[in-house]
Amino acid sequence: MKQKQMLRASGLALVAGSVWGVELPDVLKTADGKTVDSVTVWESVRRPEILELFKTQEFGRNPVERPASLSFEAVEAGTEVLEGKALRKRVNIRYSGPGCAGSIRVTAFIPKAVKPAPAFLLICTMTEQGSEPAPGVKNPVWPVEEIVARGYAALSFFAGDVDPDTFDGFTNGAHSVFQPDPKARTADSWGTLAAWAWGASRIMDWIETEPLIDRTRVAVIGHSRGGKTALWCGASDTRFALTISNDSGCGGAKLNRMDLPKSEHIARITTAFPHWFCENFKKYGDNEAVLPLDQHMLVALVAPRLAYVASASEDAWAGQEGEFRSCVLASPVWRLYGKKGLVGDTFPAVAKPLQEGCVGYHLRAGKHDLERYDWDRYMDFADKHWRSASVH
Ligand code: GTR
Repeated sequence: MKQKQMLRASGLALVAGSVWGVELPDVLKTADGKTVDSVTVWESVRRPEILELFKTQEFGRNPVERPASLSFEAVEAGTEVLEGKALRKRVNIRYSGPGCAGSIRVTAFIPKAVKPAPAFLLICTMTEQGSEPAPGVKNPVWPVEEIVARGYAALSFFAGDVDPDTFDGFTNGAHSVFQPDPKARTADSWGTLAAWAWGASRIMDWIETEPLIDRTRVAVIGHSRGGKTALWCGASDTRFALTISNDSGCGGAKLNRMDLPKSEHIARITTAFPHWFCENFKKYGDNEAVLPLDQHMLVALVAPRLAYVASASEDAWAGQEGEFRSCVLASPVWRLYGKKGLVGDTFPAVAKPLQEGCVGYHLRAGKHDLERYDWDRYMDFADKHWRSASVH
């Protein structure tokens, strides 16, 4: 790490255009130095510029968005579950490309009492089983029963269906479907996180055909590597009304230039997980100062929709204050729309969620995880901003 170019998290003042005296790219300044002072300039110039930066420098460019071959196979049309309170649907999302074919298995629990129901879509990066709780077994990572009880549909898929979480030279999963020759890859070809985000977007394609789910109120959520993925998904696919990034850390919400001694940084993450990002991202390892982006700009791409970032008090590896500062620095974009971004610019204490504006943040007590406390806060935020009727 080039220490002198990194941000220090210790008590120095926040000044305009920089944090703790270190310059960050200004979210509201175009590449040619013009100040963005209207929604029109943001949407026509600056937002596309930033999106392109994340495509070319961090996550990589998708070879295809919605493939012409996309089809939805109903595996389970609607079984009553949870003591008759929900319908369970299962769908296989199928696609093919020049390499081969792929499919994503989706399970949806849809409350019967709310029509159409707003929804949470979990990008499950943990275990395959984790994406669907066994009957009667409480799963804090995926509390389906509680989500349904609060009037939300709970949808999940296993990210490994889209692409395996291993460095396989991009010879498997969605990469091999659409780009069968890995030698044809370029420095901005998509990595595994981009493929997972792409998979979540294909599920949104299905949601748009499902009358029991309210497509205008769908949250995409992920934890850790899934939290980085959820941010990229919500940033690049504007159909998601709420983007939730739980403990996403490096490559997710955490500012790269923030010098938090125990936190992960680009050189480490691109070495330990060489398949997650595009090749270009590696060149910023130990050279963060030349990055043309930083992670507050990723959060900003979600504006004017809802965004929520959360951290855990014992998760120094994710760089909690760096996750929080991204939300603060992204907020001027919401203000451009006449909305409130994050309300509050002081790093909050544990269990003091900030939920007033369109950007939410909380610091949970405990370790790196997705817990019931996090879910309850996410549903509070969705209730508040979507005014959804609770059906306790
Ligand atoms: C860690 C990695 C983090 C985070 C985490 C996870 O090993 O360094 O960036 O993504 O894995 O996904 O649980």
